[in-house]
Amino acid sequence: MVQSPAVHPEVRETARQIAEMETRGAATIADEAAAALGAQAAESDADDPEAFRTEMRTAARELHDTRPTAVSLPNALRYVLTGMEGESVAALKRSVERRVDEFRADLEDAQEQLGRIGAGRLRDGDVVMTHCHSTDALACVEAAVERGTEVEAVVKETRPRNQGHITAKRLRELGVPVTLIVDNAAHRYMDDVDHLLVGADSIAADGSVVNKIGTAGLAVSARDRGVPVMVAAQSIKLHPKTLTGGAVEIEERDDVEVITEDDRADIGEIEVANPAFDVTPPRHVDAIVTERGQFPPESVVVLMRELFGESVEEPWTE
Ligand code: RI2
Repeated sequence: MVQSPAVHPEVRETARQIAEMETRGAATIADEAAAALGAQAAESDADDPEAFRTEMRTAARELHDTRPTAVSLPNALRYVLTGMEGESVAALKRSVERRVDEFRADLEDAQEQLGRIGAGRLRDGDVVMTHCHSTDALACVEAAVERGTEVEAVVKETRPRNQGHITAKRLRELGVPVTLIVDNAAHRYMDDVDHLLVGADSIAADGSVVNKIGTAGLAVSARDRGVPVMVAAQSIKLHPKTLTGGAVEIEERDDVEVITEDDRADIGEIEVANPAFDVTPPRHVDAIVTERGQFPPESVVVLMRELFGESVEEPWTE
């Protein structure tokens, strides 16, 4: 019988944390997944190069199969695995470790650079409305605050998991005044804000933005009120498969995020739907802010071609 290669406990634990959303947010997921591949490589006891490669692919698959929508995850795995090179296990290990370090450092630099670019869109006295919790979106506010721009925020709580609470906390740490609202109040507050500022889990080649459920309706509301829609997304959020007609899979999460079992039993027989993301069409987006500059959504494809070319490898498949 062929033994499957050992997956390092850190890989298993990281995969569990991503699946259960203890680790969440597209950039953070990518960062942690890369780190887990680093642990797999560093502590591998594979005795020949092919066994090492198989082990790395198996670990990457386990991480890949956790959540389907944020493309930063496969982009991170691809970056690490395509840089795996060498004739001996020791050389392969070194190449993976180097690649992981590079990826994680680039991620941090990209977010800082993106923040500086996004901050340029914010003026003194502006009010931003946020949805969910995005470290890329917050980087823009942080850079603005650092340069002395005074901004305020209207923060949507973002059901079902209330990730707006994390945003509110981070903004308060930055000294930004926060008004927390329930999701249903967003349109009521649209006249009071100067920007809708959101992150992204994936961006398609046509400029469509896949982000936390509720973003698409919010963007329609912002358009109706003439509020510009700004999407903060590092280039690892660009979904290379969409260059060749691939679709972004929308994650459907557990019903218990929406309703407790007791409440459900009390209501009687119902279906519950819990898609985690929706798709905002490019016509409802004003700017996609990346570390490589800001783009009208329709021209983000130019950056995608430059970064990925036309072919997309999936080096974790056997
Ligand atoms: P950063 C989150 O998804 C939100 O949808 C957020 O806008 C996006 O990831 C990007 O987050 P989830 O993991 O990479 O909470 O900007 O489902 O941190």
